[in-house]
Amino acid sequence: MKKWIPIASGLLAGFIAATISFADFSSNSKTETASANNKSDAEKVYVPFGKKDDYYLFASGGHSGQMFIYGVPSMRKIRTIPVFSPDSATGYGFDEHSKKLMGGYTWGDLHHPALSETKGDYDGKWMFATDVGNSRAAVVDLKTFTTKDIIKVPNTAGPHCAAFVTENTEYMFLPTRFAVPLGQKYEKLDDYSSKYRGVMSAVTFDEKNVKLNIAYQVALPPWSYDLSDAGKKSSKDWAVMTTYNTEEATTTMEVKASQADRDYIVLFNWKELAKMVKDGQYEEVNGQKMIFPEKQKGGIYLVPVAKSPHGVDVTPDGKYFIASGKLAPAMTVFSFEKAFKAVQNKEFSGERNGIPILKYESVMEREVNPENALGPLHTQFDDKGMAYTTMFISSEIVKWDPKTGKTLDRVPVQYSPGHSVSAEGDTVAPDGKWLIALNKIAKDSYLSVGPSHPESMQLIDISGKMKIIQSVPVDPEPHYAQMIKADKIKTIEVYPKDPNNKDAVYNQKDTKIVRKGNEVHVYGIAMRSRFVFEAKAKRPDVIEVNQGDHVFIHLTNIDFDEDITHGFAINDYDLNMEVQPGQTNTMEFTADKAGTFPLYCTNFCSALHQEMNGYFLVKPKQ
Ligand code: RUQ
Ligand code: CUA
Repeated sequence: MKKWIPIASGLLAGFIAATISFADFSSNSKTETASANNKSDAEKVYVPFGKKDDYYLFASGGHSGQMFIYGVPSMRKIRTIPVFSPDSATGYGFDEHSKKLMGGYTWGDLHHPALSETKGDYDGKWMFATDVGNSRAAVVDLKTFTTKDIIKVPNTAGPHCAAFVTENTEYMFLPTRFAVPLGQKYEKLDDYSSKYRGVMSAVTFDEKNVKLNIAYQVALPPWSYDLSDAGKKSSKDWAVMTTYNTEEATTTMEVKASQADRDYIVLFNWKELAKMVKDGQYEEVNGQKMIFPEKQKGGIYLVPVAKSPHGVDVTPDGKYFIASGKLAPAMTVFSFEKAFKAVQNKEFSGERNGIPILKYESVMEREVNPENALGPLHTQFDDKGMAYTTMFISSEIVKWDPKTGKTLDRVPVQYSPGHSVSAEGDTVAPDGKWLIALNKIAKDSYLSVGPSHPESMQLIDISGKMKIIQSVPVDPEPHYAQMIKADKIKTIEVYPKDPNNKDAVYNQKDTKIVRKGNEVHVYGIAMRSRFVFEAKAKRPDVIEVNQGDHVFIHLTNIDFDEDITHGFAINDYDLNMEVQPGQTNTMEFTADKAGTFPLYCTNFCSALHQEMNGYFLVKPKQ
């Protein structure tokens, strides 16, 4: 067997120290960027007024809990979609529907956006994402760019690996970053190896009812699971994910979780797992169907890999998966075909927790080690199947050929790229053209805003020799992004009338305020430039309730006109929501504060927007 990592640990510490100072490579890289900014490059990213960008970029907002939408190649930011955190700009997390979605949480850590796929190609319909901070998964509707469903994923802590979808969005697999006892109940850390688990969840999406569901879970060993990818074409029934801390360290992870020479890639066949569940081969745990690989055998294998791997990416042709060793200088190319043969011939070198370990030599295709490149993290692909790997430590993108291992090109980026994203990069048919480096550090790149600097995205033209042609600051944190052809996304212009929505009112004369005991339901409308809550009342734009009343304000925007959005805020009640054209939204709250509170439209909608207000009167109890 080959030697695993040819770096002495002292040297390794040196590389890591270098990432902290950044001094060594920043000077070099700067001259490179400066010279790249000439007129013809500027023309490539210039999208004149009236013209639109060719691609949408969906970028992770990390611990902002949001998703950011950019146009490529202009790199103009178009929108923020709040997903896991409330957002006062859109009233997300304040209205009844989105408040329920939040589940009481006030922040999220959104890592990897994943577009829905049909036949391995982005279909432009849905966007999925997971929350590492509070263990949730979400789906965003790309007809409206709004979050439609969020589920809490039990038995796991931090579904970081995800989201990634199978070829026809059959499943989204959510492995956990942190191992915890099942049900997250209290267990001593001394019992870590026996009582803790790294649970992976198989999530399905019910498109008709717009609901995420957990089909089953797998109680994997108590390791950390890092990145994943689904197979394609001949490997479409399979998926891979990297692990670290197979040492099962429970403290000082940064030292102890990097001791063993190797970790593993988990290789599993999801069709087989689904069949096991169908055949009743699972145990019920906290309401979930749980497969225990030491008892319910089959479908899951381990592939040894250089220690502490991070990214794993399947090539567009579905033949290989490429693992990157964040502490090593090498990428390892593994062959699915070889893996399937090894499974068939039982070429095992042992097992862990009942899961067979495939022989490294039986699955490995080649180790790729570009000269002086350090800290490979994630790989993307172009239209010719060439690979682009981010080098976190040596701050560059390396282009190489997975079929030969040959380095073809490299470009320094500013600095420390985590992921990069290429146009249609995770599909069976990437576009080439553009690659964006998602950099963790932008030091010196933009006007200073104090000790903490923004992160950055750098647009790289990959149609010929790689060249950086644009650099934009970005809010935290550019973890991952996906880039889809703009014409694949079909948004609606206004919300259509919904005759089945009992909360909706489309005519001024149908507006009313209904009282049932201490419950008050307002069925109102918003239009340019007034609110009407009860047309027949002396003052139709006033809501009057008693202190302690439970209030529901159902508001419909009857301006069926593109981009005429109204807001609805109650001054000093900490409430604001949005109604987009044709949309009905509900705000629910208890009027616990007596007094006089102006209500007003928060979204500038007409010349008389300032006049679009009224009063919310709360009569004191006695
Ligand atoms: S991870 S920087 Cu959250 Cu995608 Cu590799
Ligand atoms: Cu409605 Cu401003």
